[in-house]
Amino acid sequence: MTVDYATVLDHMVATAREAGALTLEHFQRFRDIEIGIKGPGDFVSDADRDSETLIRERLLGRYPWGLTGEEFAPVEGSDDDHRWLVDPIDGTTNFLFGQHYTITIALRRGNETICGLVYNPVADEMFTAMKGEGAYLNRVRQRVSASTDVALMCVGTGLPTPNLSLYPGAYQRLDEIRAPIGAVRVVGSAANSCAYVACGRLTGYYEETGFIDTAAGILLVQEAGGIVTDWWGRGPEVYEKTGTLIVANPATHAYLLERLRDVPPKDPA
Ligand code: 2AM
Ligand code: CA
Repeated sequence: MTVDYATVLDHMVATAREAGALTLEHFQRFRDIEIGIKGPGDFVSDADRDSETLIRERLLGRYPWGLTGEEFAPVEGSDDDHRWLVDPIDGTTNFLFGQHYTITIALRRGNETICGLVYNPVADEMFTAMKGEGAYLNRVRQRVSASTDVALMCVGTGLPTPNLSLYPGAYQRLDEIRAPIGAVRVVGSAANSCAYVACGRLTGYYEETGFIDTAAGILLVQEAGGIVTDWWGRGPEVYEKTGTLIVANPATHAYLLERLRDVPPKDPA
């Protein structure tokens, strides 16, 4: 089957914009939570489900491939090669507090990501990549930061919470990482964090997160000249299963690898 991936990516972009408009309607009502009109769980899950339902209808209506999303059971497709990965809202905690979130969609063919997008509806920023064709923000080509100066590194990560405290010692490690560098930022969406690395707003990012959240972002960073491994320098055969990621420009990758490699390794189940 011959697929015109540029047309597929256009369709992904149109779909993400639609889902963006839909989720923004929910998002703008976030202060209903504090007066008890909706509970936080319902607020996020209603928006998540509406968004994923729309994305499924649009993508599968035109390309009946397999699809794995965060909200509903996976569906099997008409061919064994292609599969959609969909996170209808990445950064649900940000969403809950009225801060920037993203929608991310990746198209996989076998073990490769062919097309990916990360869309921030609040800022109207559309990050897109096709394998071998570069990374773009609102149609403008992007490169990772060229900086090699440790004092100018800006590193993104997530803060462990009761739900996310998979690695004990994360705060202490963050303190050590933080000491000599310019800044640490918590963007709050794994997909957006990768997009920020691709366009040079972060020089690097590390977290333990899900592959559905980061598949498109990883392609963006690779297409922007960045390096992607797990915390021990291993490749996709490991990080796609564990979600333990470093994505960075070359200098920040070396810096983070040096500081994370003593953590006891996480191996695929
Ligand atoms: P989500 O908003 O789709 O849940 C925040 O640090 C980042 O980690 C977000 O991208 C968030 O995605 C992701 N995340 C939150 N809980 C997670 C979990 N239990 N496993 C993997 N990733 C998670
Ligand atoms: Ca999600």
